[in-house]
Amino acid sequence: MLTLYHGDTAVCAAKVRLTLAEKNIPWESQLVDMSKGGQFDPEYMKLNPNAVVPTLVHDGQVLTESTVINEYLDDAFPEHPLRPADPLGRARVHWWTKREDTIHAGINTVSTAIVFRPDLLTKTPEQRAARIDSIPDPLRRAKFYELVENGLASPVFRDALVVFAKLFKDMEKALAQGPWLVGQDFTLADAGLASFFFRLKQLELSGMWTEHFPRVSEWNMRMQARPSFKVAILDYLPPRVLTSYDKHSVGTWAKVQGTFAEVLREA
Ligand SMILES: N[C@@H](CCC(=O)N[C@@H](CS)C(=O)NCC(=O)O)C(=O)O
Repeated sequence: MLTLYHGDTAVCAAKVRLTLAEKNIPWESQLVDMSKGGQFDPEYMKLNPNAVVPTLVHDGQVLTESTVINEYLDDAFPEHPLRPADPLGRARVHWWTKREDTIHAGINTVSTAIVFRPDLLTKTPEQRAARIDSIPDPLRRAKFYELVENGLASPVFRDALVVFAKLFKDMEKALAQGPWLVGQDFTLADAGLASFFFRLKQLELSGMWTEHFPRVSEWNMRMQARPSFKVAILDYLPPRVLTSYDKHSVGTWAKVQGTFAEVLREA
């Protein structure tokens, strides 16, 4: 039996849902209500002491870390493989999946600065501190405080744009060889990035690729056309989140495009 603890809009959880859908694996859902701090529930934290989603439980064995989970699923359920069989092909896929944590940190940075910050600023300083101080990882806590303080003006925000610029440059180069990142077949390398792109689009940051990287733009359109994209990402979006993202993201690109152009020259 396979149970996934996940959040409806959490990008790391969506990464795993997409892999489950691509591989056609049946699973049971345990939705963690992150809007109510469900990730900090002591019972949940016994499974995932970092208080993050996703967590997979397979026949009583607990797995955390979305990239590790995706690779595990591909090994444990060999039907519909999402990695080539040969060592070189697998290494090529891992070259992409290895950097997903860094990219996710960038996604978390821009989401915090653009959407979570304005919501948190409506709270009292005590409520804000209570939310941020529940995060077990001290580095992540410090980053949260910095972004709530300085928003788009924070150097941490600019650093995230550097991570994205490098990613898009590498993708543009790789996509000259095939429709997918590692050639002709859709792999875990592609699966791991779909929800990150969707979040950037929600934040009105898609200009980063649509204005600079044509092959990346086409890749993203191919990605959005896959049935797994609807099943794993679109079907989980509650209206309240769309509203919150819509409201806070308006005009982001106009504020960010100058810095992004600067960063692109350096990346
Ligand atoms: N490296 C972890 C990161 C997990 C993570 O940060 N998940 C986010 C959602 S995408 C989360 O649960 N955040 C909890 C919070 O912000 O309190 C993974 O890939 O599983």
